[in-house]
Amino acid sequence: MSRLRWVTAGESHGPELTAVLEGIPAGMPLLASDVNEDLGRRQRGYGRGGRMKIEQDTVLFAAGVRNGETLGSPIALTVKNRDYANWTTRMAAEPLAAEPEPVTRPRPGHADLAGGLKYNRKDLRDILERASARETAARVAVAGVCKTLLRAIGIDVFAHVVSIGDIAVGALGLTLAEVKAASRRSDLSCADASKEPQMREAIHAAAHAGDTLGGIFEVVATGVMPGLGSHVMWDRKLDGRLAQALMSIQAIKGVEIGLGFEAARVRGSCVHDPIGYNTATRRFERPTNRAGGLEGGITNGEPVVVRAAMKPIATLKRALPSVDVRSKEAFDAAHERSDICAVAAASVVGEAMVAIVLADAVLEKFGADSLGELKRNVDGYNKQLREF
Ligand code: EPS
Repeated sequence: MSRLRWVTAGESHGPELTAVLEGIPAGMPLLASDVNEDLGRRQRGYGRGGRMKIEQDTVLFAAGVRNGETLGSPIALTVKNRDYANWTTRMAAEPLAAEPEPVTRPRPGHADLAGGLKYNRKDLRDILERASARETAARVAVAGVCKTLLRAIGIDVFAHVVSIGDIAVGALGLTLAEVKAASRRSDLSCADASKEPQMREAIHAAAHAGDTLGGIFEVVATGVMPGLGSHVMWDRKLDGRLAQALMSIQAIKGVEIGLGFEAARVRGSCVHDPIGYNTATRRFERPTNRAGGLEGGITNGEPVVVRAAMKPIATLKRALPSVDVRSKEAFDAAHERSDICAVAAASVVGEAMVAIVLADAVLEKFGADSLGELKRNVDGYNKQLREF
């Protein structure tokens, strides 16, 4: 069962985001710069709002790391909210000098109303501050540690955007390494440079109309050994765990693994990946990877490929009809500064969630207290696979 435990805390305009990650082995080299690069990538993307000009996300390891190495103890991570300086009169933990203007007109599609009803909060700011996707910076920080662990045993995780609104990438005809490199060069994390201008135009047009835009991203993990996850129990199936992790990201409404929904439209012979054996590498290989690297809830040695669909952001300048929760009168929903399109940022968060799930599954299979022990266990298993 799960070997990694982690929680995040923090409001969007509060002092900082905090995360605690427990279960990472001792002796793993870890620098803040390993995490900061991904934090920076999460802030990028054409279509983001003014907030990203204020924040410059960097991580501070407040526990669990000493002299550039993990200790095996819980790792505490913090990311400052620079914008808090502008919100002290509204967001301080101590009683506020004056009652701040409450948010009372819930945005359709946001957690505002459902959360307000559940927690009995009539100032909907008490809900939206935590529901905000600002929280994902903490997830990306946690994942930066997990990705360092995965890299140490040859696993790489990356994400790229495959559509924005109704503009989709074409057939890429690139290797996975080329897809990664091309998407990293792109402001929209998109590997198809020919489609990027149309995507930007679609975002620009949505902004002009006071509207927002969603899209789809794909996460790929390479170097994954067969045997992570298990077929024996529902909650150990890795496909289910990945789907849950991706669905937990703010604004995600759909997840596909491999061929996904398309597999339901065609015959089995067009879905399942024939099995071959490479005597040189002593590996079972597939000419196709329509399963997205997962069969029976277990990795099969092919790259793990998952996609997630993000709905358009719920904060609309041209606001939708809503109701004031105090007076019950009809009003347009509240509008706050926000993003127009955050699919590129969400792709970095998707990459993070997949990395966390894979690191957990790795530790579950190879359980280790030190990085050296983990590597020995992985080497022993690889020997077993070669001799199978
Ligand atoms: C968000 C609204 C915007 C985004 C924010 C998510 O923030 P603000 O209301 O301060 O302009 O910028 O995303 C981040 C702060 C971030 O770091 O990604 C929302 O309502 O979800």
